[in-house]
Amino acid sequence: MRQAEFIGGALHAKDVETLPFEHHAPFFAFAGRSNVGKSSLINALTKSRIARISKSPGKTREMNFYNVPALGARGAVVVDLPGYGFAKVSAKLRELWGKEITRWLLNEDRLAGVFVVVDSRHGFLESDLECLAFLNDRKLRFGVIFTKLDKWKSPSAIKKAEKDLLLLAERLGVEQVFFTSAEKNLGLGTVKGALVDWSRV
Ligand SMILES: Nc1nc2c(ncn2[C@@H]2O[C@H](COP(=O)(O)OP(=O)(O)O)[C@@H](O)[C@H]2O)c(=O)[nH]1
Ligand SMILES: [Mg+2]
Repeated sequence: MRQAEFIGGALHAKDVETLPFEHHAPFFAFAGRSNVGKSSLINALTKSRIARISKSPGKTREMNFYNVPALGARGAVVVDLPGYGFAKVSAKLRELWGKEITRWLLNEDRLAGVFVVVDSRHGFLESDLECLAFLNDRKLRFGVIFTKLDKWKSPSAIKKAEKDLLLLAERLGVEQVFFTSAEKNLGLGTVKGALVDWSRV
């Protein structure tokens, strides 16, 4: 099986057309606020170091595309989206990025699903709720991946966090929920299972 590889980055939706995708694998996008662990999760899922892990949040502006032959039913293109809710940029730039990302999400025929990535310690913040509402409205398939479960102090604290977050997610109409730790390689199998399921339709 070939290794995961970086295909390219796109600042604008139209730039995606120019990227050299090799075959017709379904696309899976990872959305979320900065610093929630999107890139770490992508690395853990692909058993690689392809996604950049940032020490300074909010620096990645581009949609980053990775070819991952080992994921899904017939390979996958994993898309690391820029974190929403950038702290360090102007409202105008933020809006432009938002527009380009939503433009791409709404026009990408190969998109099989979107994972909204949320830090398990913080739960859903305003921007996450906006993202979920957008995905719901536009009838895009999505699930929520909670990250950093290893940060909870004990197994019982983890259990309680999972119970509370699951209840919250259910109230919001989220159908698929995953609990993970990239640090400890937890919960990755269930996410991989969803990638296979979502590849089929
Ligand atoms: N303890 C722990 N730290 C994590 C985990 N995932 C990410 N981090 C840390 O959280 C910070 C942000 O991670 P990153 O993947 O860059 O987040 P992104 O901005 O959403 O892509 C980094 O310091 C990571 O090492 C995890 O599962 N457990
Ligand atoms: Mg990142």
